[in-house]
Amino acid sequence: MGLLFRTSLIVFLAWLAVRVFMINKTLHMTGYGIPVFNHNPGPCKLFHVNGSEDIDVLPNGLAIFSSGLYYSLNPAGVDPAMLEFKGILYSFDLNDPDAKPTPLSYENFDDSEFVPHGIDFYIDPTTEEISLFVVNHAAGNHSIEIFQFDQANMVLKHKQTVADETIHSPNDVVAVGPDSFYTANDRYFRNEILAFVEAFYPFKLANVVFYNGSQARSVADGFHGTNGIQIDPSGKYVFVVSAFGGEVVIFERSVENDLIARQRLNVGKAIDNVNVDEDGNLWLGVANFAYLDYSKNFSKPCPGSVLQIKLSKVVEDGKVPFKVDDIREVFSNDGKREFKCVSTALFHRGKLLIGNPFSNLMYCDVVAV
Ligand SMILES: [Ca+2]
Ligand SMILES: [Ca+2]
Repeated sequence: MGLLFRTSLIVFLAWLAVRVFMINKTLHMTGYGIPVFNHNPGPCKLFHVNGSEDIDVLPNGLAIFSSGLYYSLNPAGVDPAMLEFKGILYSFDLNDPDAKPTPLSYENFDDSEFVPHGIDFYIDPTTEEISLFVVNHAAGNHSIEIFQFDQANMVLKHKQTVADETIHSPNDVVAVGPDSFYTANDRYFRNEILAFVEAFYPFKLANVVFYNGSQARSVADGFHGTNGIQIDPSGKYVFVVSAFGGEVVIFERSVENDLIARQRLNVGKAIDNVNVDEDGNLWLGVANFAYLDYSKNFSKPCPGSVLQIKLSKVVEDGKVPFKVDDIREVFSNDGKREFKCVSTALFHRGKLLIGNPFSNLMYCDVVAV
């Protein structure tokens, strides 16, 4: 056996060992083969919709969620029912949780091909005008739609469509001004086979883009898939989900809106969206490997869970901006019945809305956390 052959064999076996380790780590992160059991934080009930991928709420308790997502990650395709979904933004009043979700209407916006995904409210601190930012995948294109929300008449008045070559696979958006935002591209490759390889090889190619009202630019990259994005109540820190990395990366915003990595909150589970409650705690929707099978065939089970991360600000000028006081699983579901997967969790004053990509919305009174 020649020296070159032996060296090549050793290098190949070392590469293979690393790949097997990395793929196993990602499978473990997505809960592959790990049993999931049911528990609720209190009494819960379902509302029948075709998905509730992302949810946001106004301080008065009026929530809005996105429904009717088309999203493909399985190279074998999607359930045919997904192709018939209509993109809808629903309102749900947490002050009246017995009332059904109500579809919102639009002004100056054609919703015939609307495919809403991540959403975010923005309230202008001077005018108090409410805007809603929505990731839209209409007709396979990708944009951020900015609406003014007329709450008195429950109408979304379209203001602007932002499309840019840097915004090539947006999953979620967080607004920082009436026409400026950060958005997370969840993958580099659009092709399902390459996206699958990107997730499980893995290639850390996902990034975050900032749009300043006229121009977009990448401000953070190297993510093993991104997903949800949020901001802390002070507006100083941005939370970016590293979906297959199983962590929330906390960035500090610079004066120029660049992002400086300051802290990583590792939960060891694949995460979808992140929300921040009024106390500054994080609520994470936890994804599961079964999503791949389920998105191809809606009769398959899809487990999911909700994590709460209790945070407090580090007062001293420490190395990290936040102290993690507790990480707690608030909700868990085996996904074998009417509620499938979890993509997002929104907590507001003792009430919890749990959303998912393609099935029903769940509402829970939080009695015990
Ligand atoms: Ca969001
Ligand atoms: Ca998401």
